[in-house]
This record gives sequence, structure tokens and C-alpha cells, in this order.
Amino acid sequence: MFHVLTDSFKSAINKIRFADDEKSLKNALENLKKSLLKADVHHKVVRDLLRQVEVETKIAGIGQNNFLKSLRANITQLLTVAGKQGFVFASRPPTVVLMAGLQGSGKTTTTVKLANYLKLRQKKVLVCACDLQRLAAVEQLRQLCLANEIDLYFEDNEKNPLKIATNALKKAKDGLYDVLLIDTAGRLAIDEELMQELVSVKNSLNPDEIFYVADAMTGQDAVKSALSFHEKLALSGVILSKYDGDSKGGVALGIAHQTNVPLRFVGTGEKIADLEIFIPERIVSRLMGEGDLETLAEKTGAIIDEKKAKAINKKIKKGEFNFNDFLEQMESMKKLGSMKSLMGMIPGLSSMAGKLKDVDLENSVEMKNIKAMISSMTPRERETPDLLNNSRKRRIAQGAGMSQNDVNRFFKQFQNAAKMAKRFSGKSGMKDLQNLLAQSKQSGIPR
Ligand SMILES: Nc1nc2c(ncn2[C@@H]2O[C@H](COP(=O)(O)OP(=O)(O)O)[C@@H](O)[C@H]2O)c(=O)[nH]1
Ligand SMILES: [Mg+2]
Repeated sequence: MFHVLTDSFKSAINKIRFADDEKSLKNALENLKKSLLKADVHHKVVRDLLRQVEVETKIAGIGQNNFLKSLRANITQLLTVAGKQGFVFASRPPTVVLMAGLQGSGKTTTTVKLANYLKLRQKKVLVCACDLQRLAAVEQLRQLCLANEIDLYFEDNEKNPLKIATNALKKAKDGLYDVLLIDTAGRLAIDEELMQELVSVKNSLNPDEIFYVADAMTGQDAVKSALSFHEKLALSGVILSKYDGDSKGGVALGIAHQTNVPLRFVGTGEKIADLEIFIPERIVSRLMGEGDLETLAEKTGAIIDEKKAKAINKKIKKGEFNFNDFLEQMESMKKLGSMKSLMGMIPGLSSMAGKLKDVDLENSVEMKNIKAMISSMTPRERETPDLLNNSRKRRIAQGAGMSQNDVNRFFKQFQNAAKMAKRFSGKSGMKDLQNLLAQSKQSGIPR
């Protein structure tokens, strides 16, 4: 999701060498300024950021290292405002979260994304339908919750959102829920009635969090509307939705600083898995092209069943990883969200993410072909990949309606994947991985 910004950072950083003159510093700053403005970072934010970097770099000595150090420190500072990070649980459950925002900003989708995020982390979550403005709103939420096995509280004949929210809170307490998420009505523009509705829910439920869902595609308008909501409601977090439409990605850099409310999560797609936690240090790593393995590990950790993972790991070590395991791994990958967003978290791959068309794992041709090939195998072949000789491959190709070349190519990929997995699963595996990371960190950003 940050590949546009990441690319522009990289190109700016490449303008300045290890020991260099003022002209290349100017060049680098100019380059950065252009791309930040193009990405719709507010001009004052850009000016202050670059001014600071310029002064600091000059004091420390012009060169790539000092430039990077200063850029990193100042962006981290820009993204960091006082307040909570990620999802924070109240000391006494249920943690009550009020979701607010304009109509169409992504409140309902984000509410379900957040519920799903928490559910994957073994939390008991109740969603409450308090958007009574639009006829179809409750139904939309009901469908989304149903599809994602999330508990929903709604009332058919009640017209007062405050009553519904109050009843939902009672249910959340009685049912020992960890979290209650309240989806509310939006308006096309900010209006007094809507604010009153939100304020009354706020006053009587006393939520632990008030999240404002801001549509990243509206650029600086997202910041303005967040500010007006903040004035009335005292927001505790912003969630930036639709961050996958990346032309105006710069809002993410400025919004916390401009509103003085921490950016907590970012929505990166229409699918329910497309929600990412926003932790400034990690985002800065990503912007600098170093990836974000912590978030990746956390994401996979929430999705992968530990027992199963251990069993697979054992198989990999023994060289027994087979096609059934492969399929299963692919299936669980789907839950991780889009390929593009995952690639952005891997050091060295982040710059590739932008060039990649977003692969929809579930519906990609590759995935379908692989499934077709595996289902053309006999159970024994699936368990024992080494069985595949030429005549078996020919049969599988025919069965899947593909060429033998396709099967060969897939088989090679599978073998490579198994080999890679084996390399990293051994005792030295973690070390290997760490060395790899250390190398990519040392080599700095230009890659
Ligand atoms: N591409 C993309 N679309 C999103 C995202 N979040 C929400 N949407 C879409 O935005 C539209 C409005 O979302 P909705 O949740 O109904 O907005 P609400 O009126 O604030 O509740 C829907 O079509 C969603 O699928 C996102 O992160 N990325
Ligand atoms: Mg809605």
C-alpha cells in the first residue's frame, strides 16, 4: 500500500551519495518535495519536514547516511502523536468502540474488518448496528457479519440508535464479550443532527475509543472532516480507508500530525482481510524500503494454527512436504489479505509490490491452474511428489487441460518452494533469515 511513497523516497535518496555536496542535497530534497506534494501530503507538512531534514543533514555533514538518518527520524516524529497505537483493550471488558465517519467513507466495512481482525486474535466481538438512516444499512452489516461469522446485535423495530447501543452494551456485558463495535450512520456532509446523535451515544455509553473512518481517496478533505469530528467528539483514533487507491497516499503521512489524533489502522482493499495496523516505526521501515516483518509475523501468527504449523514444519524438515500441504498453505494464505500488501512488508520486495498487479490469490489463473493440476493427481501422488515421472505428468496435464510444460513448471516451483522452506526451517533457519535481513538493512535503501 505504500509503494508509491516508497518509490519516491527511494528515488530521492538515490540522488544523494555517501559523501556529497550541497547541490545533490538540494536535488534530493527537491525530488522528495515534488513526490510528496504529488502524493497529496499537505504543503505545510512537506515544507516543515524537508526544512528540518535539510538543516539536520547540513549540521551532521551532507551525505546519504546523515540524510537518511534525519529523514527517518523526522518522518517517525511526523507520524507519531500522543495517544494509543493499534488496538488497545480496556482494562475491564468489553472494550467499547464507537465508529464514526461520513457516509460512504467505509465505516461499515471497516467495522467488520476490525471485528475480523480481533476475532483472528481470539477475541469475542459483538458488532452493533446503529445506522438507522439508510434502509439497507442494517442488512448490509448483517450480510457482512454472517459471511464472516461475526456476532451482530440489531433491532428491527427500534428507531432510536441510543437505545440500540445501550441494549447492545448490556448484551456485550452479559455475554462476556471482549469488544463491542458500534457502527453508526453517516451523512454526506457534517450536520448538527448527526453530531448530536453521536454525542448522545458517546455521553451515555462512554466508549473507550472513538474511531473516525476517513476516506483516503478524498485527500486533504479527509483531514478536514476528521478535524470537525474531532472538535465535537474528541476522537481517539483515525482509520484511513481505501488506501489501495494510491494516488493520494500522502494523507497517511500528514493526518496524525494535522489532526493530532493517532492513525491506528489503514484499510487497503474491499476484502475483510484488508486491514493493517499502523505503527509509525514499522511504517517508516516500509517507506525506507526495508519492509515490515513484525506486522507480517503478527498477521501470519494470527492466522496460522500453531499446531498445524508445527506439523508442517516437521514435514518440511524431513523433506516430506507434499501437494496436499501445498494446497493447505495456499488456502491459509488467502486469509492474509492481498498479495500486494504482503509483498510490501518483505524487505527488498516492497518496491516490487507497486509493479505487481494485485494478484487475487483466490481467483487468479495461476491458483486455478495449480488447483486443477493437484486435483488431477491420485491421492498417492499428492502425498509423494517424487512419484511424478514423465508419464504421470503427461496424464496430469491431460486431466487438468494443460500442457506438460505447465505441469513441469509447476513441479519445479513446488520443488523450489519446498527447498526454500527446508532451508529456513532448520536450526540455522532463523539465523539464515536474520542474516538475510541484516544484509538488506546494512545495504541501506538503494537496492
Ligand atoms: N477499495 C476499497 N474499498 C473500500 C474500503 N473500505 C470500504 N470500501 C468500499 O467503500 C464503499 C462504502 O463502504 P461502507 O462501509 O458501506 O461505508 P459507510 O457508508 O461509511 O458505512 C463500499 O463499496 C466498500 O466496499 C477499502 O479499504 N478499500
Ligand atoms: Mg455504513
